[in-house]
Amino acid sequence: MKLISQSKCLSFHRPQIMGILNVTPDSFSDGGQFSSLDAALFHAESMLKNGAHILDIGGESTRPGAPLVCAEEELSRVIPVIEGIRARFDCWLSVDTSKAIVMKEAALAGVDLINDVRALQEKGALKAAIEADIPVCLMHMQGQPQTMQVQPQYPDVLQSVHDFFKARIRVCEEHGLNRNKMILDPGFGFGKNRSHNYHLLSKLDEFHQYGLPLLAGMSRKSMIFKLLGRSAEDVLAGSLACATIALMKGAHIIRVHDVKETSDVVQVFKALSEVEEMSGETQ
Ligand code: 7PJ
Repeated sequence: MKLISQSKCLSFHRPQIMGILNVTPDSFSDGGQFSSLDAALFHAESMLKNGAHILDIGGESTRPGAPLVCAEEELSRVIPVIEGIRARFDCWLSVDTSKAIVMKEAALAGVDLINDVRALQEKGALKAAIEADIPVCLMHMQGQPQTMQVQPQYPDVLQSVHDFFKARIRVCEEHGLNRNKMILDPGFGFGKNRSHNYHLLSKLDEFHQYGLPLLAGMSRKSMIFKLLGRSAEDVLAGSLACATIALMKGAHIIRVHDVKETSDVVQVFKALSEVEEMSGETQ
């Protein structure tokens, strides 16, 4: 399986690491440390050196309860960072946005991938993504970030995510988005309580039935830090445990803050997969 974007190809012979680059003043867990351009470029370079394959640039905080950001503000946060990285590095660049105008401008500035936590449901987003002609990550979310963690409920969380994926794939295809441009993500922490999140993690492999790349993002999320009773900055081992489990269940892309440590995990996982493949061949 592989993803094509313009002249680039992302192959999944090994899992790919997506490094998180928040450019919001109220970022989920880096406290806005990297909101200035220089700091963002420095962080981007360090993630690439440490083994990131994709950098995910986000200018709208979608952490629970975060305020909405207007398009002008989001553009002013992400576009200079995209241009700055694009001018210096030839890596895969992703923009974490739900807004059509940000998708459009980011694509013009050279991003390779749209990462939309609202799965192209905002006004004009599907059209913008199709016109940009680059791959899109379609993520499941129940509700909206402002209120999504207030008692999330499902009759069956796994079924709801399946129903959502089926519906979004169908609508996107009907509008002309090629299936080979889609990535799926169950959206850990987006309108889900602890048991919903761990249930989805335990069944992550079920989402292979669509034949599409799977992205998993659990790094420093409340499913880890609330469980451990710590702050989001102090859950590295828990985040690596979740990454490991996701890899064992076949995730293709792991979205993380701690790139260096996750890269170690991926290398260990890869060594295991290689001997398993070899012994499978001789059986
Ligand atoms: C995710 C995301 C995720 C995808 C965020 C945070 C919250 N995009 N953007 N999947 N999470 N595709 O980083 O903790 O899980 S923002």
